[in-house]
Amino acid sequence: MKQNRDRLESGAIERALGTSRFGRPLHVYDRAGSTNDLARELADQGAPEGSTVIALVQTGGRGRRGRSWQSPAGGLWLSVVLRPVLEAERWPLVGFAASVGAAAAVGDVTGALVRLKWPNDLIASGRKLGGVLVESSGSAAVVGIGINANLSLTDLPAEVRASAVTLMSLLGRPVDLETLAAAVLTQFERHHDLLQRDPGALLALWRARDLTVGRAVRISGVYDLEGTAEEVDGSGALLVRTAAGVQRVAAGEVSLRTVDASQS
Ligand code: BT5
Repeated sequence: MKQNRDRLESGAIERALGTSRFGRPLHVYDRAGSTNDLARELADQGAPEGSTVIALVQTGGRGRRGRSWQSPAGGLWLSVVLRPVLEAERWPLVGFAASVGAAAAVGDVTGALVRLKWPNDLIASGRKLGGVLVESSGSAAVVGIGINANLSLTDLPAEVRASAVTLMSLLGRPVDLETLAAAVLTQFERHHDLLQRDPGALLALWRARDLTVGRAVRISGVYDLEGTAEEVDGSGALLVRTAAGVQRVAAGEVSLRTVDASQS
């Protein structure tokens, strides 16, 4: 099985796409700073919804709130331009559509069960397999998806390795990265379209994979609080029961650590 560590062939991805918009057009780079930055440039130039950037390696991959995202060769690092028609309060749900779609795609291609930690962590075997970064640029949103596919754990720095997992470490074999890329775009489009038609149905699919509700959590960032995660509401915010009552925490602004488990 080819691991696509040296090259990604756009034609192979395009042939496997089951989409009408996502991955069209598709821009493939050997190396990028952050695919979110390249997608944002495309969005600012008026690129249509679905325009996608994929890079073999990111030298400046980003997580949320200025954190860095390790992106060596062998992972799937891609960003999609969206032009949401949802009211701004519900934009975080676009990230939910991406994480449910990515989880479903990994299941389709490998059979592995991927669960989700609020707001958008992809978790397999209790460790972080990937993540989603939603950024806005004017009326466009850029959604970045990262999945540790054909990486060895030793490809990641020690401080990240302790809480990370890769598909290769999980399965003991590489996956076809072009097939995985096409599957992620296909499932992201499907779940994005479901969100437009029926946000409640998309939330139900997210909740079916959720690991957060019912757990003791510690939130840091804009808010600092500790309590029990009680519910995710209709705009993707987390309701946390604390000693001072129920607090509503918006996605995107905070870090969440589950206190009763190792994942952060
Ligand atoms: C995320 O942030 O989980 C969002 C990651 C989004 C990455 C994609 S790749 C394509 C696109 N282009 C980009 O520049 N970004 C997107 P957050 O929840 O903030 O998690 C970041 C934290 O995860 C870091 O502080 C590390 O602790 C850990 N981490 C970093 N790299 C990792 C990796 N490869 N695997 C697992 N954990 C990692």
